[in-house]
Amino acid sequence: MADFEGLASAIINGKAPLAAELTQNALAEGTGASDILTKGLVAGMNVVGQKFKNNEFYVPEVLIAARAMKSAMVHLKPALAETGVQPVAKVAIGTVRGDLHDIGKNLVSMMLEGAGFEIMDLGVDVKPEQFVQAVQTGSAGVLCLSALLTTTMPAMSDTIKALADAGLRGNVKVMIGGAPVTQNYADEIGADGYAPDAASAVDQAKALLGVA
Ligand code: B1M
Repeated sequence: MADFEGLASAIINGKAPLAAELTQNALAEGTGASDILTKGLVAGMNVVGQKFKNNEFYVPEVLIAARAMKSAMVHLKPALAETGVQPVAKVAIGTVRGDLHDIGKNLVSMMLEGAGFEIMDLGVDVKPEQFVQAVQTGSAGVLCLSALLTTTMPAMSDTIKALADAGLRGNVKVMIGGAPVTQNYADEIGADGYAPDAASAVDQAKALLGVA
């Protein structure tokens, strides 16, 4: 019987080598990759998200937990690919044009990955046309736009306009966030969703897609 609790706890406590070892052991025992993902890794990341929301965990703890998650995923990914487990959805995430801040964006990305989303990280200073391309050729179902500067927030609006101009606005959910961004701004520019922090971003993305 795989040690799901131990695995979740290794993620919560950021023990990367232990998370990798327990994942390898579970695979060697014949435990299904999907169970390892949902009952071990995602369960652990859910606790991390909750603790982050409640201010029991801060950025460093989340980054360390995400690193543990990544070290386990190295072993799990090939097994997941073999079993054909489908990701929740494909998310393209980036910091918008003109903006180089990526710490918050990376946290959001890690939390989404931890929750079972497939991530296309477009990086920083991402132009509207690059987001459009992620939908057109990358088949992203959700776009996540991050901005940390008041001066780069308009690039979020430009991205939504570019999607509409390309006839793709109906094909994708757009979520925005970052320190200066608000729900009012999201409403104003016609974004589908807004999240104030990385843990809420997971809830919001699931809500936008209508998944539990
Ligand atoms: Co800059 N910077 N910075 N900076 N920087 C701020 C943002 C600033 C508030 C500092 C200040 O003046 N007090 C200010 C912006 C003012 C404004 O516009 N209102 C500022 C400025 C002015 C600048 C420069 C213009 C400075 C200059 O060169 N004169 C310059 C701009 C460069 C550019 O982007 N073109 C600049 C540069 C830099 C560094 C490169 C030095 C560095 C970035 C390094 C990096 O990211 N790799 C940097 C940093 C580190 C900061 C501060 C100190 C920290 C930002 C951060 O990482 N926070 C910041 C001041 C501050 O916030 N105290 C500041 C931690 C991170 C976890 O939080 O990113 O908010 P945050 O992400 C949160 C949420 O917002 C949310 O979830 C995250 C986790 O909970 N979230 C989302 C984020 N994206 C989301 C997307 C979602 C949902 C939620 O859905 C899609």
